[in-house]
Amino acid sequence: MATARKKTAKPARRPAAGKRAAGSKSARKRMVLRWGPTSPFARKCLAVAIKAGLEKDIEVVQTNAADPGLLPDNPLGKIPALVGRDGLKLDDSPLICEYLDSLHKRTKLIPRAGKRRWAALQQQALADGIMDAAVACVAERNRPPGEQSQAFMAKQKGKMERAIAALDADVKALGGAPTVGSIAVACALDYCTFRHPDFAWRSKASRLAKWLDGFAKQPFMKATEPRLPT
Ligand SMILES: N[C@@H](CCC(=O)N[C@@H](CS)C(=O)NCC(=O)O)C(=O)O
Repeated sequence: MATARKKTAKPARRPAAGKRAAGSKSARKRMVLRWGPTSPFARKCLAVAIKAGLEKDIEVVQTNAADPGLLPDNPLGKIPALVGRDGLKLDDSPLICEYLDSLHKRTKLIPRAGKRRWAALQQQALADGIMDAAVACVAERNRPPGEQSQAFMAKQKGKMERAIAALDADVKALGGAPTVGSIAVACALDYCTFRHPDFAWRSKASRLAKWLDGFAKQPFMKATEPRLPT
């Protein structure tokens, strides 16, 4: 996995280029990905970067969303945030993935055209929706007990359930070469297991569970498994 360094109070500075001579005209600075070990959105971007062979071009900076050092890179105070080539700042994981996919010559993770393109982007949209709902539930249960809303959490769980059922019903569409869609779906499902074990999505989506068991064996998924911050 790309090296992750601990969060810093200051905005990340891009380090000198890998093997090229520092200061040489051809030296290309590494990009910076602000990432957290539990964030499914950040995981999706890092998995895409690894699958695209861009790992060595990226410095992964472990950042807590509450860190004010994140704000110059993402005024919304969310991770992931990317400082790309030439200092280009990009927020929002679908945009970051699209940018990363534009930088490599391997098989594209966002198919360029046709049915597979729209399937991949729709899968990503559903997966991101699952992540949004699952992350919102974690935030809600971290509030003081008297301020938590069971109705809010039930509404979010309903979104997760329906999206997972839709993906399970069309599991065949997740087959073939990995795309941003299948990577996003795998990250969303793993996050549900990681943060919401009681949600037990596998018992209601056995085809999807079987698909994930195979997909999760790939190196870019193994290298990015969620874990609690150290
Ligand atoms: N739409 C964003 C969502 C990113 C997001 O919600 N990240 C969470 C961490 S998993 C976060 O930074 N939350 C802090 C906050 O919302 O203040 C994306 O796709 O990148």
